[in-house]
Amino acid sequence: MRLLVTGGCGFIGSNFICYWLKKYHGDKVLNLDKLTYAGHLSSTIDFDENKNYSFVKGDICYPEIVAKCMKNVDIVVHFAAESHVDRSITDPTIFSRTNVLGTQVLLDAALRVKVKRFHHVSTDEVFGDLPLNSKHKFREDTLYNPHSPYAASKAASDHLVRAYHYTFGLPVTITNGANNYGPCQDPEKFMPRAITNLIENTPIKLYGKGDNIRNWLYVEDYCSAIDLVITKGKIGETYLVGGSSKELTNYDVARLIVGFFGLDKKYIKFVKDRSGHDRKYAIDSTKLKTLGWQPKYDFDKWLSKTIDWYKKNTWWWRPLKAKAENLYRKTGQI
Ligand code: NAD
Ligand code: TDX
Repeated sequence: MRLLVTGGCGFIGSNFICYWLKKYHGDKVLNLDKLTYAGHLSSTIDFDENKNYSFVKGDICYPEIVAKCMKNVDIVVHFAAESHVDRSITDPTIFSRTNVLGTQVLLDAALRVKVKRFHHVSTDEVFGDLPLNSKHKFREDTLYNPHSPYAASKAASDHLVRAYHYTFGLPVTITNGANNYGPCQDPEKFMPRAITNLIENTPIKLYGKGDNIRNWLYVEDYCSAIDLVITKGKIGETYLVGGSSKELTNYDVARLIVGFFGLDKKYIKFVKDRSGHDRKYAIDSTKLKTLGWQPKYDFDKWLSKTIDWYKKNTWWWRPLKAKAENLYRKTGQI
């Protein structure tokens, strides 16, 4: 098989290419990535010499580049996006451009060459949020109700993907995943920001009261879910992907992280809340589990391994840290 992976220099995309090349030896993977502030060639060093891997620097919004990359492609796995909620609050325009227009350019090109599958990587944030004390979980039939410009742009892209299936018969699948964590996540996101702060002897910054609840999914569990949906999922269907963590507030996660560092709650500082901060995400993955998927990675164990990865790989995140903290200097969440 020949895969076109978009956004393969980002967090989940780079982990996915690594996963796929290890598992499917004969397959060829072309990675199309613009190398925005969130794309790092340093995230591809584990596979960039693999003879089945190639890289094109380019923007998914440019039809000519996309058309070239789409030649002879069997499967598209579409990760490329602007992915950070806080940035979508300070600068929403690029989110509409990349996440909506970029997805449409890819869909058009995929239709022209008649790909066997277009897999769209999306998020649970399209469903909005739940009250903190809610017992409900998001399911595939939950109504879309995105809150942030990021979530709204991802919701629009999901709708476009389904529209290309219904109107033109493009063979699509979609996964809406929970908060991922693991190696090579940019230090602007909560977990790597917290870990790298502590390595630099600076407190974790918690928004608001720290009582927001997230469901945490180890990145390799998201990769295996995408793999399963591509190989066994039903065309035209959506699958929700939740992680192995129990319901944890951001404060619970921060306490666990300071604990792994042998520190105490003095290393947790409360800062200004995010505007429109979603309270709670919770996912019911029953539909995906009927295909045979289970999250393999235990939260406490893989949180600890993730911390070890950031401790050992300071060369990877140190060059990115100042830019991430500059964002928070602007938003006042420092
Ligand atoms: P990321 O921000 O780490 O990486 C995004 C990648 O896309 C970068 O390599 C960037 O250079 C590339 N990119 C951005 N704009 C581009 C453009 N116009 N053309 C080509 N490449 C471009 O993102 P991530 O956290 O790896 O997320 C990947 C996908 O998974 C996104 O679609 C995101 O919405 C979705 N998702 C993320 C999470 C999460 O917790 N991180 C959870 C669920 C779903
Ligand atoms: O320093 C911080 N302090 C803090 O309390 C940061 C960066 C975040 N937070 C909070 C906000 C959220 O409640 O932690 C939680 C997680 O924040 P992010 O890492 O920014 O993730 P979130 O906003 O939940 O969105 C993520 O999950 C879904 C990804 O960034 C999205 O790309 C994905 O679609």
